[in-house]
Amino acid sequence: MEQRLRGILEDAMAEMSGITDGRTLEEARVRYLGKKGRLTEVLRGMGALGADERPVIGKLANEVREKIEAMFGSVAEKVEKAALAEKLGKEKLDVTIPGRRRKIGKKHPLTQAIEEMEEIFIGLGYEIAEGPEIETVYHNFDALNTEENHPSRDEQDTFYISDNVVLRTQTSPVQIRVMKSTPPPIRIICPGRVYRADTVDATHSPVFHQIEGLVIDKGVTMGDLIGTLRLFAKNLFGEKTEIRLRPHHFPFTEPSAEVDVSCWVCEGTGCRVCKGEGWIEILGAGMVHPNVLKACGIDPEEYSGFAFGMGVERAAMGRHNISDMRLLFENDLRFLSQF
Ligand code: 2NL
Repeated sequence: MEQRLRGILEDAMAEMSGITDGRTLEEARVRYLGKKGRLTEVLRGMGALGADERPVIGKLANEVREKIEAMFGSVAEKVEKAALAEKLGKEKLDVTIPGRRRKIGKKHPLTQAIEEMEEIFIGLGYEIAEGPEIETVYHNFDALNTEENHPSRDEQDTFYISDNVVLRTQTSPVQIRVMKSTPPPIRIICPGRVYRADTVDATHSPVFHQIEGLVIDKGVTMGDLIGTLRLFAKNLFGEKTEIRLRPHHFPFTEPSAEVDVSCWVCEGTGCRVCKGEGWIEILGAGMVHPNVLKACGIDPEEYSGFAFGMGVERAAMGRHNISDMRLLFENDLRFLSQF
């Protein structure tokens, strides 16, 4: 039995010293030390030994096992090191190759315009309010003092989902919702997508964007409106910009005005951009009609307010000298990456 143990040790040493890969080494380990391995087989036969032989052979068997295990350990280490060295040799990394430049996108010019305008009003203490694009006729027209037979209600102009539900034609219904749910003072900006039944051409799209603003408080006057819009125009178009109000009519404001800004190219002297006018129309505005306040549960004797609205596409086209609105929706990166 002693002979057999020494034989196993010699065989194991001889075999393992030549092994260079992990799988062969593991197979060898199983063959010597596994449950059905050669060493285990000898240990099982120890029951047949006499009491004097057993401790001697047992000690030897343990020594043999330890030596084989140690040998396996060191060969395994060698094999792993060799595998790593081979891998590192193959995977050479050339750190001098220039990196791949990552293409970083930017925001759509309309999003840029909206965020820029929001930022100005946030600086004045306004909050951003949003609401549904599918609206009730009540929120879109009735509450805004727009009478039953007003032309903007026509099916030719407005997309009807049913008799009482439309795709909103302005973001004013958001402001109606805020006035109904929030007691004054109110200072909000409502940007968003709006819909009108227009045929696509260079200056029209059935889907476009609007920004509206609303202020409701005690003692709000037309002077506050003018001061606010003046500040807004100077922030957006430059410190030299002036504004001009022309009388107009909207059902939801009284008095109402169309608001021009002095041309940001020629500063008012007349050029191609302002078509020789010196002024460019960008906004509609006015004092909130008492009927609108009443419809929202606000007492017009106690509170007053102003509101204004503008088309984002038109404003962006003016500022960037874009001649065709369709360019803003076609999403051609050659066009968009300019902004
Ligand atoms: C334009 C003109 C305007 C408003 C929008 C408004 C909203 C409420 C009450 C009163 Cl809740 N007015 N909005 C007022 C005046 C003009 O928009 O040309 N938009 C593109």
